[in-house]
Amino acid sequence: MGKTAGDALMDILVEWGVEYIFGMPGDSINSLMEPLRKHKQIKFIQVRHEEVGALAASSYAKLTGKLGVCMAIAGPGAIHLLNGLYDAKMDGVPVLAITGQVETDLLGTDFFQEVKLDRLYDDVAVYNQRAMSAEQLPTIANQAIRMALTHRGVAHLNIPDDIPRFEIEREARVTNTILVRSIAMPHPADLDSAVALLSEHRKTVILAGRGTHGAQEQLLSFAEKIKAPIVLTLPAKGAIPDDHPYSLGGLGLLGTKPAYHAMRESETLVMIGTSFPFTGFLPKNAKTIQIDTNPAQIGKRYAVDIGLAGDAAFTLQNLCDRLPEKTDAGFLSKRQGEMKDWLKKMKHQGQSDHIPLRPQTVPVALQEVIREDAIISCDVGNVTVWMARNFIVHRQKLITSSWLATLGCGLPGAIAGKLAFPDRQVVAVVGDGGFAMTMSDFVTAVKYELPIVVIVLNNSKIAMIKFEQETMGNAEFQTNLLNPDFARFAEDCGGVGYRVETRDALKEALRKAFADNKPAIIDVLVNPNEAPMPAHVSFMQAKNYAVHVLKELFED
Ligand SMILES: Cc1ncc(C[n+]2csc(CCOP(=O)(O)OP(=O)(O)O)c2C)c(N)n1
Ligand SMILES: [Mg+2]
Repeated sequence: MGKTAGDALMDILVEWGVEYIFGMPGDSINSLMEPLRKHKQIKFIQVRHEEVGALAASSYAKLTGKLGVCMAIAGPGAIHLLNGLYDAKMDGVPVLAITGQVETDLLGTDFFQEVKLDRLYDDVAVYNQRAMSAEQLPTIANQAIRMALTHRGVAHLNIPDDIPRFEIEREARVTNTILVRSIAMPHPADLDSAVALLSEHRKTVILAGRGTHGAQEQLLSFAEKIKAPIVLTLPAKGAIPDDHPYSLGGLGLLGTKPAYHAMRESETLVMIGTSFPFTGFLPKNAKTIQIDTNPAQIGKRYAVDIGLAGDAAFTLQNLCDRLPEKTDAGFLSKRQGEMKDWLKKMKHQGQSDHIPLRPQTVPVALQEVIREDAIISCDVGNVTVWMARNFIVHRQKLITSSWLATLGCGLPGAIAGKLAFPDRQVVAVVGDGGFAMTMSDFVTAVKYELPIVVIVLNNSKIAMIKFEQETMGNAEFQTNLLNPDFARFAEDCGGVGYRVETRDALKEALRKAFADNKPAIIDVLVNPNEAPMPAHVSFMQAKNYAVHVLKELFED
């Protein structure tokens, strides 16, 4: 008897090293669940909402660099996956989505739960294929995974429910799991131009993006050689330690003042592995060098003088080898002085005993207890601002939904983190708005005995939006939240719950939660009125804020 297509698919997933599949079983994937059940090397993590499954798969890929896999039924399940898949697409990580479909003889009959998933997934996927026969399934599975890994995106396999049950009878074409990597090298002439520009004595600043993860040594050597401070984009947080003497922290609304000043004053900008979207924060008249493995990214949203289409580590090493050591460190040391003051200020904000607690106290308290190799999954909202600014990453790994910025990413990220790194501390730092979007899956952490710690910054508000409305000069509207008791919810799910209102209680809860080794929620009551003031407040923002205050006073 030949192998069934379902068994062949699972064999291939095992061969590619897939450890986990996140999803929810049902109708049109029953014929995939059965072979999966027999493949014990792959663990199925049953989530309570497919969006959590896709976000967990995306987070797993962000944390490990490996393929994340999620699975859902045709129709509603596949539709639920989409948000997490867009997160993977936009943050450039490899994810395989396996969806069910109505049986082949029912296709095109507007059958129960029939949604044209190949069309629906057209925009999100780098590879998007419906299985047409048992013989074809193994081949497209290999190609889907290869495309996800090489194109760092989403591959989609849509599988009609009868196909996995069929035996592979005819001799199928045989493919394997080969994956070849390449190193992109810039054009030598472009490297020459970059060396010439960087040899001039100009005030130079480096903007390092997610492409610099894994190139820390080369990035730091390069910065030291040209005496240039390094500003990190949010997805690059952790690429170098936040308290490294060359670091100026982040840029933009959640950035630092020294980074803002460095950009304003710089005469040369070197962008590495980033497609930073908020170009208003970039220099107005600097000469710019952009390094990116993908030439199509170079010059995409900002005028660039020299493009280096190459791998970050390789390109920086090449530049380092050829550049003379710069002796004038005036620009750098001025910024370093500012950064020392800024870090002091951030720490000071976090040590306030004001009640309700300032939200900045959470990252600062977390910093005191968390291990160096911990994993932090940060949700979206003001909570991102506090973590970006007030939490100093040394060696910890921090992930968030950087480009899609979807609420609800915090908890799925922590679930994936604990599965991928069971021996490390794993924390989700979430707002009350973001957490409520996916909190039903806290019970999943309990079910699979994943001792994650969820810290909820509870301000009974979608505070970031309140701030947005205010800086537009509008009155606050529809930003209050009615919350359940998050600590009791944790207990009801079989985890441990804490509700804290002071800094001491917060630190105590953090210590206990980490020691307990059980899934926990720490509900921290924080001040809803703490404004995430950008490092630089524009005149318009200040003016609008004043208009808002007047509106609040005079209206109704
Ligand atoms: C799925 C989704 N819906 C809406 C938004 C818009 N949004 C961005 S931040 C935010 C508020 C987040 O509130 P909360 O989680 O309580 O964090 P806080 O700002 O209060 O710290 C909203 C609604 C979003 N980013 N994602
Ligand atoms: Mg909130």
